[in-house]
Amino acid sequence: MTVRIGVIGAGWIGQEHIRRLTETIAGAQVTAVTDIDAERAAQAAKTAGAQVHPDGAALIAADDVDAVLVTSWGPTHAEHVLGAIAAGKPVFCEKPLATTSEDCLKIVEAEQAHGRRLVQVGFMRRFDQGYRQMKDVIASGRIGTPLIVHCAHRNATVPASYTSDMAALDTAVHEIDVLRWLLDDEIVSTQVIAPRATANKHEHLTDPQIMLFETAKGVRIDLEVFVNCRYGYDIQCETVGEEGLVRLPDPAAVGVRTAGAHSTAVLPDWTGRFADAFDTEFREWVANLAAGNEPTGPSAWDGYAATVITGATAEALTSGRIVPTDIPNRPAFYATGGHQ
Ligand code: NAD
Ligand code: ISE
Repeated sequence: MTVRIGVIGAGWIGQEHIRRLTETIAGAQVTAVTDIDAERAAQAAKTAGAQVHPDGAALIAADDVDAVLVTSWGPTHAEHVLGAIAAGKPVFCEKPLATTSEDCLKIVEAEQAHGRRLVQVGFMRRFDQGYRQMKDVIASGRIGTPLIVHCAHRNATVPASYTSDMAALDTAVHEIDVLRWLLDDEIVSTQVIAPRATANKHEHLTDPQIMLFETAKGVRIDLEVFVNCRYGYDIQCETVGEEGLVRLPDPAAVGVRTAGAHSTAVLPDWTGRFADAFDTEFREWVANLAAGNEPTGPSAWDGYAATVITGATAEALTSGRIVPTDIPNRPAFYATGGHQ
């Protein structure tokens, strides 16, 4: 069965996913596109042979849309996800699930009232081979009980529109999700330290930042977020356990020896670094829907927890304090899937 997908938001990642669903993922077809920029919607729809709809509500209601993909700006996500749940259609939402914890809870409640999981959140790192291998090693017990995690999330540059709170809300959100999953644990407090600032940044920005998280089981996580590191896109993660450690591999790249130096390229951005992860993410999502199953990737509860933790981290940056996250226990409805 072909899963017919309607895409809301045809910007950078919307176009990436339309291309992916059209050219790479078997069993998927993009049948509908909408964007508040009509020209952009028309262009993207043309590449997929899809129809343009005037807005998200019309797209969700369309008969030839079996499932919805939300790739619009964060503050619009809740409206579209709630619209898809009300229509009883599966919905894949790029991160964040919603920009406020209140809106995330509305989604969680609407989905539970529907009685079946419909929502998957676009935390693609859970589909990356390196992170999956790390999770297997940790779960196998080979490195013993995890004690500390050291991480870095570096972007080459960010635009002037990027603000200091986005280091948590937009960037660290990926580590926050993947570490909850990797450790099968919850983040209970967060703190931010600002080291000496780089000169290579926009005036208003606090960059880099060091985030410190504590989990319910007592694991300590340090995360460097450096979004003007200049040299490329670089994601590092190392989990230290009682009996050893496990480290995320760098992406495979040829080593070049010339002119007295040995070098390997560093990728420029997230599109290439996580291309395979995005492919796997959509392959698994589409396969589940085609089989009539619920989605098994990051759930609305995971999206809620991430928004609470990123919000607390942005608050910690402003206040300079350690901020508790106070996330309630996960409802039984979300006991499987997101933490598989
Ligand atoms: P973008 O600005 O390039 O594209 C967003 C598009 O949404 C624009 O074309 C805009 O016109 C459209 N839009 C806004 N409101 C809309 C609405 N109500 N209805 C229809 N269209 C609307 O942004 P982007 O970089 O593509 O990011 C989009 C989302 O994807 C964000 O939530 C972002 O956080 C997320 N994202 C995720 C990753 C990842 O690594 N998983 C990477 C980049 C972006
Ligand atoms: C962007 O929105 C992403 O999600 C990327 O994965 C992340 O590396 C980048 O910092 C964000 O701005």
